[in-house]
Amino acid sequence: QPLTLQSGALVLPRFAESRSAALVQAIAAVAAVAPFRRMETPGGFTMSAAMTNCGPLGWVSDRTGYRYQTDDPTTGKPWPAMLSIMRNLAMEAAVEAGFPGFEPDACLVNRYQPGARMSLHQDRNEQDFSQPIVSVSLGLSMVFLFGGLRRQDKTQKITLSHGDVVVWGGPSRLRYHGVLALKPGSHPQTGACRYNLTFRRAG
Ligand code: MD3
Ligand code: FE
Repeated sequence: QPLTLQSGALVLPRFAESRSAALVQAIAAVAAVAPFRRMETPGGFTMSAAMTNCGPLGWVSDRTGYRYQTDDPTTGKPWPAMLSIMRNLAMEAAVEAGFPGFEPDACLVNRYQPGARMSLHQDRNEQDFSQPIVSVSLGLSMVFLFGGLRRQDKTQKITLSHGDVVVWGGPSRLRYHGVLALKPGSHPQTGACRYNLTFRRAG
């Protein structure tokens, strides 16, 4: 039963819960090939969330900017393949939310440990903003901030919990968003962290 946050932004509560153990395993398999790392921003800061990617394209940040690329800068090798358990979940969620043609070519995996956060930003490095982004939260809950089309617009706080899936499309695709610092805790499947998968059509 999808809940509409804003036009185009639909929450599918616990949509991924029955597959969560397999998804956490899939993340471990990805990280065994493309390790989690904290990337540098063009401004010279180090992001507090650690990241990796799977699929044909992966999102990277360094002193020169943000972009998608086929190779992992840490290993010099292509990103590992997007496992079908991940891809299928993203496509099924997109169908539920009214985006039947969604074929992700990038999955960015974020890992938050206590204190890690993500400040308000827009996702604009993808080619086609008519394609949604599908996000999957695993492990500890976190407070998500959902704003408007301008950075200064007022934000709505939403708690995202283990297994929740959100599809961000249509007029919500370019809204500012971020997450507050993760509070310490422990989750049976992920331990002291939260993972977030974001599936994108990047190229
Ligand atoms: C709304 N990640 O990776 S997921 C990101 O929890 C990112 O790790 C956050 O923002 C996280 O870029 C938020 C929810 C999310 C993802 C992408 C969006 C919300 C979005 C793109 C447009 C609008
Ligand atoms: Fe984002």
